[in-house]
Amino acid sequence: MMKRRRILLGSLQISDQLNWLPYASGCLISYAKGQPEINQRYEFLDPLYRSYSDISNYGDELKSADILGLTNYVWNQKINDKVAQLFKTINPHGTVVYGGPNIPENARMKMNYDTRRPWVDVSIPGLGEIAFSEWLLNKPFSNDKLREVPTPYSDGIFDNILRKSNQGNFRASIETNRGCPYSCSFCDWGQMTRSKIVQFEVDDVKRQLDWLYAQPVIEDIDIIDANYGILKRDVDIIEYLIECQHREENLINITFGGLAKNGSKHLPIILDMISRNAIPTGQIVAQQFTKTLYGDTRRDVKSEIVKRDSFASSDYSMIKLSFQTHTPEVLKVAQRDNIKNDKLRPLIDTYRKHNQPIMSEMIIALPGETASSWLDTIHYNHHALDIEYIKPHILFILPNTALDDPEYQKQYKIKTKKIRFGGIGKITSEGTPQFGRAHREDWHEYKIVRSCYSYDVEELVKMFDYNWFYYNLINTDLFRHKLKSTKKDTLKFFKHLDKMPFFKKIIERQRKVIRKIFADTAYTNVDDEKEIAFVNSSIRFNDDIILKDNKEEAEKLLDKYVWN
Ligand code: B12
Ligand code: SF4
Repeated sequence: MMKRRRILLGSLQISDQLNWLPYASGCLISYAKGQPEINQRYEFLDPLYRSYSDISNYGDELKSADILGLTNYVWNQKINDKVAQLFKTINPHGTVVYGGPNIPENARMKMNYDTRRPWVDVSIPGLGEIAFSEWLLNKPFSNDKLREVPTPYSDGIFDNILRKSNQGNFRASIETNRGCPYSCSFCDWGQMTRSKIVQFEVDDVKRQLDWLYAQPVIEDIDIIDANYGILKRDVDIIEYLIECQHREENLINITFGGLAKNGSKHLPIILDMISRNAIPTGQIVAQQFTKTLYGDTRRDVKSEIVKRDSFASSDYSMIKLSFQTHTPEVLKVAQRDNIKNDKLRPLIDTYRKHNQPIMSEMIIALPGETASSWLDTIHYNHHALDIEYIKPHILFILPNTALDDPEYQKQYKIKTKKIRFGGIGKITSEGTPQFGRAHREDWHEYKIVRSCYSYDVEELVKMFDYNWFYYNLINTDLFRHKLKSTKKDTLKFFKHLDKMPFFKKIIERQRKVIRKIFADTAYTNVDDEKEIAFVNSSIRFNDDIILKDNKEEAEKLLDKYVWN
């Protein structure tokens, strides 16, 4: 019998703190294994999923492979490049194949990407199941759309990983459909090949849930659909998920990648079911609460939750709504004006009925935004939509998006640059409802917008100033009870900043890093540990800790100048 070539795929996760099962690799393997010819010619090794700071840790696994295939995301591009180069050193005759959303689909950009990576034998953009199998069989690859759901879980692709690992806390992604009908300028999801929704067979989805709920080490299931709740059958899937939860007596945290953006009559029903069945729906952010609330382990949390009548009343649970901004012009420029944020109002009301906290995901400094419009957005979010927590992200320019298109950039006078992260950033804020995760950022390089038609660096400084006020005083709950008007209070605070040296010092630290990151240069190396943490921890320093430790002083000043 012909010796089978050994394939090692890898989807390396963000940090070594989380154990995301390598779902994308699993999808490729699951599809390929359905082809008898591939099984005759190839053997799949257990896919890689961890990202180690010490690349040599991959050595043993790389040694046994003939073909290395990696999933490239913006966060693991650098580490993938290192791993692939190590593979070529260990095995000069081995083949390296790249896939994933970070591979440009535009021919010129792809050529540029490939030229900079001579160690890559082939890079395949777009959806991978069919294309990768075609490549293995030396057929021209087509990027055809998959109709059946990949079934890596029920096919046993990850069984060995779970068996061998002595760590729990696995997170598992699951898709019930793929694609997004919208086409926001900053997102790769609705662009290019992923723009139409493909629904997967409900029975296949159910088989994945059966497997997942039978695993005691799965702590989170991420339903990564872009618009969960858009279809009626989404209600049935949650119904089945609840059935699994009861059958297996396994309470797993459920995270939604995205809920139906324009609202949906099914969403309140889904939320109701989730609440009545006490399913935890915490985002990573909310999980930090548990440390203080329930102790250190998820097991503690689970047993604590099981005791409750309704999980919705717990602080642990926080559902995410992705708004990005409320500024009409910005929504238009972002090609998002067909999404009406207000349509989520009934959903917000349902959350309120269940006393469920809501987090809104926002992007700070989308083209078209100004400091003043950003303040209006935060104000609207808090006062009109009644949302208590904002998670702001920096805008990254991703391949395969309109934002990365030179024509689009020309139209909105967008100037770009790259920032690189070195070292390890760590930020902890126990006791306050914020992030507390450690990051390994030594390999990251992101393209960002440094200016556009609506802002320059000084306007950005102001935008981040306003953001600071809400994030540190209100998001943290430190002074929420005092807030009268987000807009008026923020403006008053900055009007009197010079009279408050305690705050001035903190704000100046942030201003310095904003001026550095968005400086008018092609490249900035963000090498200071605190600055790295700043970018990755929802653009904040550990100012909440400083404020908490000096609450009396802070309160006196705020009472005098803001809440007088
Ligand atoms: C789960 C998820 C996360 C998780 C992390 C998951 C992990 N493993 O660590 C979390 C929530 C932490 C996360 C964070 C972020 N994420 Co995210 N995330 C996703 C999400 C929702 C699902 C990824 C997934 O598994 N998809 C399903 C698989 C099957 O699809 P896929 O990965 O694209 O794989 C297919 C093809 O690419 C290809 N393929 C994949 N691998 C290979 C390999 C080979 C050899 C071949 C041939 C083909 C191939 O075939 C696969 C099947 O068709 C996607 C959106 C989406 N639905 O894809 C965004 C997405 C991956 N995230 C994205 C981004 C930008 C981020 C953030 C940077 C956002 C931010 N501003 O903070 C952060 C990173 C933070 C950091 N510190 O660096 C972008 C990435 C774009 C890019 N160029 O990399 C995506 C695509 C969303 C978007 N808006 O465009 N994310
Ligand atoms: S941001 Fe959300 S709604 Fe817009 S294209 Fe991406 S997934 Fe779809």
